Amino acid sequence: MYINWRSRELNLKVVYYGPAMSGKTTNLEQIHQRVDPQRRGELVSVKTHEDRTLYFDFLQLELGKIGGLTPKIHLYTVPGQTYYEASRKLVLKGADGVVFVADSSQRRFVDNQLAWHKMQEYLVDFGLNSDAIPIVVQFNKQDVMDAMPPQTMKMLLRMDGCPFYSATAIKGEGVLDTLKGITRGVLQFVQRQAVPVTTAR
Ligand SMILES: Nc1nc2c(ncn2[C@@H]2O[C@H](COP(=O)(O)OP(=O)(O)OP(=O)(O)O)[C@@H](O)[C@H]2O)c(=O)[nH]1
Ligand SMILES: [Mg+2]
Repeated sequence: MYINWRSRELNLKVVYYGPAMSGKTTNLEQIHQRVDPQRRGELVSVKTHEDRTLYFDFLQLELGKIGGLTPKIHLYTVPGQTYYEASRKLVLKGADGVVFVADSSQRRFVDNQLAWHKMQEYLVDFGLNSDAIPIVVQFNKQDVMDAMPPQTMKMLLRMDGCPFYSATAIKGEGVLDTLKGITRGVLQFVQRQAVPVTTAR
């Protein structure tokens, strides 16, 4: 997070993290399509020839004012392929909030588990313990034949205490609810910090 007092902007970083192919980029594409162009920047993606995320995807959103400042949310995704482990970690650095996009297909259960644990490990490496920043979970691909129910996944993955959302990102379902959830979490979190967001300078 950083505040630009000159332009009165509160810049916040939200990272969409999760196993390979869980729908992280699809979330950003849907947000890009659904949000008023006045309030968002362009979606920046660098993809491999197979349409996979190479470094990260990026989208900037502007929200209504809080305490005289305009919050700007910078949305990032991580690349899911094993090969890009280092960038996956690096993108998490400085995150003010995380959306964990799980793949609800039963066949991907272990991948979700591995990604979830790795993410906790990385956050701790950056000095962020599990309750240091808000994390919300999205159980995506609820439309697939072998989709597990969100409640079951949450319990088996031990995601206690995290707000969670069901989604079928490819149809845009649950995408904005998830975004609202993390945005609310991050703004509440920032207001609880010692940052003087309500004092004018
Ligand atoms: N059935 C179904 N497919 C989905 C859904 N969301 C995304 N997909 C598909 O899953 C594949 C991967 O989606 P991406 O959004 O590229 O996933 P990603 O997590 O960004 O993948 P990496 O960046 O490679 O880790 C694409 O073929 C999407 O169309 C969904 O809700 N249901
Ligand atoms: Mg991607």
